[in-house]
This record gives sequence, C-alpha cells and structure tokens, in this order.
Amino acid sequence: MAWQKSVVALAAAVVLPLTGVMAGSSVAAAPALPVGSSAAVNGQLKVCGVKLCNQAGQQVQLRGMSTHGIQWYSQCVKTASLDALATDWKADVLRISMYIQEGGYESNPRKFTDMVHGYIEEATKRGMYALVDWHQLSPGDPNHNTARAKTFFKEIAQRHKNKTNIIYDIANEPNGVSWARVKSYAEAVIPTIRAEDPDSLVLVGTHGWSTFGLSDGKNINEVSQNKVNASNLMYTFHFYAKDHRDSYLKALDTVSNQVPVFVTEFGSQEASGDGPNDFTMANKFISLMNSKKISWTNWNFSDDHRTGAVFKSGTCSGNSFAGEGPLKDAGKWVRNHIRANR
Ligand code: IDC
Repeated sequence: MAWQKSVVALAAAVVLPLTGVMAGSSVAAAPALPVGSSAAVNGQLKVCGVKLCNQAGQQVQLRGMSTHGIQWYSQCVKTASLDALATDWKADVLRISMYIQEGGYESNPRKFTDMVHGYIEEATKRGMYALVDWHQLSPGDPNHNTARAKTFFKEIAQRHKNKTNIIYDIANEPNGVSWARVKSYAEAVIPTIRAEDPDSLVLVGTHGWSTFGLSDGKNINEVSQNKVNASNLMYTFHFYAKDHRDSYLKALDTVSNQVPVFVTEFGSQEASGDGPNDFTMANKFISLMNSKKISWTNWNFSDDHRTGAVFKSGTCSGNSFAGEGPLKDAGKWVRNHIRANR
C-alpha cells in the first residue's frame, strides 16, 4: 500500500501541476511533495516494533511544532510563518491543533473541517507531515465527542487518503477517565479512518492528560497490558518540564520501551504553558527523545502572551517569522532543537 501510494505520488508529481482541494467530498489529487523534503523522503510512515519507520523501513524521528488552538491563533498559521517553519526551522511536521470545545469544532464543524483541509494542503506543499490533532480537552472523556470525531475523521481521511503525509491524532488529552474508556473510544473511531485510509498512522492520547495515567496516579503499565486493538498505532505522551520532572522522564523512558510513543505536546514551562522555562530539565527530555528517536511536536507556534508560545506578542500580525528575531526564549530553544543535525 505504501508502495502504491509512492507510485501514485510520483506519477502525480510528473504529470500534474499542484492542484488545490476539489469541491465537495472528492479526493484531493496526490500532491507533489517538494523533492528532498522530509515528507517526500520518508513517505508513508509505519510503526516498526516500538519505533516509527519511514517507507524504506528505517527508523525516523519527526520534530516540529504544534499550532495553538486554530479557533484563536489562525493568524499565526499563514504563508510566511509556515515557510519559516519548513525552511528556516526545518521542521518535519506541523501539528494542527483543532479544539473541539471552547469555541472549536463543535461550534461550526464545516468551518473547522475546511480550515484543517487548508492547513493540510499548506503543510503538504512545504513537504511537512500534517498531524491532525483532535484537541479534546474538556470534557476529558473522549467518548463525549465520538460521533463528532467519526464525522470529522471520515471526511479528512476521504479527502486526503492519497497523501502519504497525514497523521491522525484522535484524542489530545483524555483526563478524568479510565484507560478502558479511552481504549473503547479509540476502537470506535479508528475503523472510520482505516476504512478510507487503511495504511495511515494513527495516534491516541492516554489517560491523565496523555501521561499514561501518571498524572492521575495510575499505573503506567496499564496501557501496555491492555493495548488498543489496532495496528500502525502510537500512544501519546505529554509533559511540561518545569512541573513534570524526573518521574515523568522515567515514565517516558519506561513506556516507550513497551509501546510506540509519539510526544505530541510538551513545553519547558509549567503545565499552564506559562511561567519560567526550565531548559535544564527540558534538555533531559530532549536527550531521551533524540536517543530513542521519539518523535515530537512542541507547544506552541503562536504569539500568545504565555512563555511557551514561541513568538513575541504581535509577531503574527506581520510577515517576519524567520530567524531568532521574533522569538521568545522558548522559541529560540526549540528552533535550535528542531534544526539540530539536519
Ligand atoms: C492551553 C492554552 C490556553 C488555553 C488552555 C485551555 O495555552 O490558551 O486557555 O489551553 O484550553 C495542555 C493542553 C493545551 C494547553 C496546554 C497549556 O493540551 O490545550 O493549552 N496544555 O496549558 N496540556 C497540558 C498543557
């Protein structure tokens, strides 16, 4: 299947100009990923044991950024900022953070689905993976949104199934809910995606705000003892280094030996995404993730006033995003870690 897709992508690259999204529920043409870009080189991703592999079966680590909630910070996700992310930051992946509540998807499904379609095309044009984040947060039980998730992911998968650079993240941070409930949500939603896009990589959040239950005082081995019944699946782990220290570092090390893990959200600040940066602690996590090739996306690619937002306030109203000039300390730090060893 991955092989078929790359042939389709190659054929499209040869004979088709870059096509936009077609109307209605039609399938977008396989796009020409820029030659040499991460998504072109690595192609369709596949879980290999507890690691992530590219189309050639080699282990790969993706590094990139998460948007802020697109209902609030869409002004930070535009031509100039995405150009900077792809070419100056050299990111492999853009996490598109679509909240469900708090003025997100549930308030206008059509509008938010279309926004995500657009961002997927923008990431694709720049050769980045598009990580589609179903950013449920409150209520913490993902089953609250199962019907919405099925509707949304069915359309996303239908439209983009010919692309090799889509990653589906079906639950940002389950909280106040048992692992068994998260697992049954995942088993309800994943078949909807796989019916359209059978070989896609799917991510699922874990209980305790994607800490494998640690933030809920649960046993972190619960997930590996009761895995989601689906293949090509990774589990997500989140941390905020000022608050989540050695016990979380140890937990990440432990669970990533047991199951495939993708860190879809982290910061070097407090769990609020604000307050002082602890780069010493955050660097320990970076070292662990780099040495084990754990893929990651950092929170967040906006100019929100909080310290964890990478751009200085006001940056997003302009068109200057490259270099260190527009960055807060957390932005300089994470840009360096994304650019490292490219
Ligand atoms: C924060 C946003 C903030 C928003 C709040 C509630 O920065 O503007 O008011 O969410 O929606 C998470 C969540 C992520 C949080 C982030 C920082 O996934 O939505 O963003 N965080 O608090 N988990 C741990 C930290």
